[in-house]
Amino acid sequence: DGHVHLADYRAPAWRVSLAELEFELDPAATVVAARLHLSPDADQPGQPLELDGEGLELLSISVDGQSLPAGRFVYDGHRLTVHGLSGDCELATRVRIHPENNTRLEGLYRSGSLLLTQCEAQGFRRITFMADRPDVMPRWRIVLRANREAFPVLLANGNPLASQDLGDGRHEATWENPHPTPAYLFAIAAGPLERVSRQLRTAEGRDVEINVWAEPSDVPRCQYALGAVERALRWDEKRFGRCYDLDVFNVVAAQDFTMGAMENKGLNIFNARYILADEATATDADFLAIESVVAHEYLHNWSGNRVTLRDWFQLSLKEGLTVFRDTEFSADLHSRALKRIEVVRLLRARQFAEDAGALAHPVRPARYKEISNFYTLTIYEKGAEIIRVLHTLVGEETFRAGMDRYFAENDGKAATLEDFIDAHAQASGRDLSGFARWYAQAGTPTVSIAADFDEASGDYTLTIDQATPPTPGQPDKQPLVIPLRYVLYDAQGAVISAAPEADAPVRDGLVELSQARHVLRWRGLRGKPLPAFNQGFAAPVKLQFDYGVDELARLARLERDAFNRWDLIQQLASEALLGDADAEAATGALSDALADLLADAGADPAFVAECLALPDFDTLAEQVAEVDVQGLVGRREELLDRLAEDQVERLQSRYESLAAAAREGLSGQAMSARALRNACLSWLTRLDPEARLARAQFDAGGTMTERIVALRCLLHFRAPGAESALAAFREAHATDPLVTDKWIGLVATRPHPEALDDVRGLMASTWWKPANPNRVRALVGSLARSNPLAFHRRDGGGYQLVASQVAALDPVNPQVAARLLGAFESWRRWASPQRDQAREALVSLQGRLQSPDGRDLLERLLD
Ligand code: BAL
Ligand code: ZN
Repeated sequence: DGHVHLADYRAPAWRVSLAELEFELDPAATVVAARLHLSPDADQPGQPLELDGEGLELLSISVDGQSLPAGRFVYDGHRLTVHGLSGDCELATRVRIHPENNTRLEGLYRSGSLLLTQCEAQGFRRITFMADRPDVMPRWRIVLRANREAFPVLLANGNPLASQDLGDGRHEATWENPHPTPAYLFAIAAGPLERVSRQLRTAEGRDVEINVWAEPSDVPRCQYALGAVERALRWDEKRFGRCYDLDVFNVVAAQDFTMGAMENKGLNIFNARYILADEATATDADFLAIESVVAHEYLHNWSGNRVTLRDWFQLSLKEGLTVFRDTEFSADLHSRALKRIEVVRLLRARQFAEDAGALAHPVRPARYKEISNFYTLTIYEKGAEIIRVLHTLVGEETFRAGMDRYFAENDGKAATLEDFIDAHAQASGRDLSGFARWYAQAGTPTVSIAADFDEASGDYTLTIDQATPPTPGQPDKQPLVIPLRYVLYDAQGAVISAAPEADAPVRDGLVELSQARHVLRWRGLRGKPLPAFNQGFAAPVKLQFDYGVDELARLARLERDAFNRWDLIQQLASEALLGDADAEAATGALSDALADLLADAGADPAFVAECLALPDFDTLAEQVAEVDVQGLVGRREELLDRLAEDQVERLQSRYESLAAAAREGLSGQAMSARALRNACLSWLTRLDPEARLARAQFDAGGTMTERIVALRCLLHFRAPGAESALAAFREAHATDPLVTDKWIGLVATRPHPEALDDVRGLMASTWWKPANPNRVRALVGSLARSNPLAFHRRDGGGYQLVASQVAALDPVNPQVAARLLGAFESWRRWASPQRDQAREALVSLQGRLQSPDGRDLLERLLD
């Protein structure tokens, strides 16, 4: 049926112990000579050798030095089959490929003056023949030859072994990767690169050179990323006891890159947006994202590279785990509460929608058609939440013991989620079979809690029900293991420390749910308590408890957990926006809570800024049965206007009083000050048609963080002077693609239906670069994902534009095109006429998409 099934896994019939590759690099035509050292699997003798190879021009093929006659092999453009091989042998092939024509950016491709690779998941087969599956893990020796002037730097995986001039204008470099490494982690980078560099010694005593490479004019903006590599390396030593294992760690920045970055062994290749930064061109959020992505890729060296995947169904084994590790890194280095808020915002706005929509899938799917379509928020973010559930269940110390065991038992191997769970079961002595269900079941669980207080006896009962909704292919769901934290407050606001009677394990304010229903009962309380749940969002669930507005407001003051204080304010906002009877009361309570926060000089300004940021459109849309886009956006805008009016003096006063702190560079305090000042500025600009503050902030220069928010205020509130500010900004950064993406993103997200016309205008201009993934995301991705009024425009034009771009980009870069289709994942819940228009736009794509990526998603969307 066109699917690959988890249940069909077979070990490879042939192993590759060593891969020796020689590249004659040239953008127009590169020749790759490969020598694979092969051994048959003892359990599967007599099988033909089958290698992947996508669109390769085969120049020669030989086995053990003997040219192979035509009858011994078949190459059909996708797969090379060689017959009549028995014992250990060496297969040598030469192929020609064309990097310059490779707009898909999978395999070897050209980006500006660089030649680069991207192999995960299945790009290596576009370079040469290989068993392109993660459980085939050769050691590697790579020789790169190229014209010295055009390609002065030649990088590959592993350690540099030798280099020499070839006398004819060319030179060569030899690299060796001594670690067993699957082909998806293969990488080369060649071109006029320059670097920033640092030497350090690992905790195990290995001397390592860290380099961050970029095109020469970008090198000054690599310093921050270099520091982030070192911080990640030190953190993994300290928190997980994992050291780096090569003599060099190279990182390369590329302007054309489909993903965020890639963890190739010893040679990480990055989308330039996650490397290049200085205060004039990058925002504070960019700096934090760079640090976190740099850490993510570095941390893969253990969770992904040293221990890799048996097959692609295990993708979350490396991605969920590494997201968990990188979020812990950021939480340890900065504010744990703010990191948690950032992650939960993303989960609620995007992952919950994915898990409830047409593209919902388990964290370990049972089948797939195109693996590229599974680099999703579910695999990454929900996968990380599941690891956090495990961490909460067993505690940090036991979790660390389980991780040590997992790394020790699987080092140099291709592992499964079972191996991971098994290591943790052994280390904790727990039966984790129920926990494993998280990986198999799609959909966000709901935990609904009902309270009952008996005045006469003082007995307080919480009845806790969990349910997971049906998802495509999974109508019925089993209960999950959910660690639910709770706190009860008494009338004086003190925590009630008595443990309840329970039909589930309870300890330190945490109950482990595992059945559809559990009951907790406290006996003889003096008065009706006020409960709070899910501190720190330990359980990735939708929690339902029927709070009154005054209870939410009281809890928002009482809760000790910073994440939950923020969350309670979010709930007040949801109530104000979606509640029927108590919307007005919720608005008043929300306004009071924000007034207190703004007046609290002791509160972290960045935390206050998070509280001012109300739930976004996607998060709200997740909370209603049918989405009335214009109605929802309209109510949200009205609420913001009303709140801004209530707070105007406090906003002005905080904006001014934080001015000095905001000038203190990249310190946490300065970032925090800028975050709140910018939130204040956005609210204040609503009230001032002249946008005086925004214009002043824009004109004053300052950091990109300050300029870009000022520009957004001017553009999005259509203030006088907006156009000239945009023109000035555009000219100032015309040669910088990353900053250009920023203003393009602002144009595409102007909250007005007419933004669609501006997007069309930009697509007709020289700013439109359909082969550059960042530019496509900045213009079309922003429109589809972050501009509800334009994407869902009443005339259906937004859907038509996105659908037509999916069709146009499908042959250029199928992964980027397919990603845009994801914007339709919730279309069945959109109110008419949008639902019908969206279906029409999707149906219009039928038969027009050639790539497996696009076809697979379209089929699932319309199923
Ligand atoms: N492995 C693909 C990019 C990343 O998740 O690190
Ligand atoms: Zn990753």
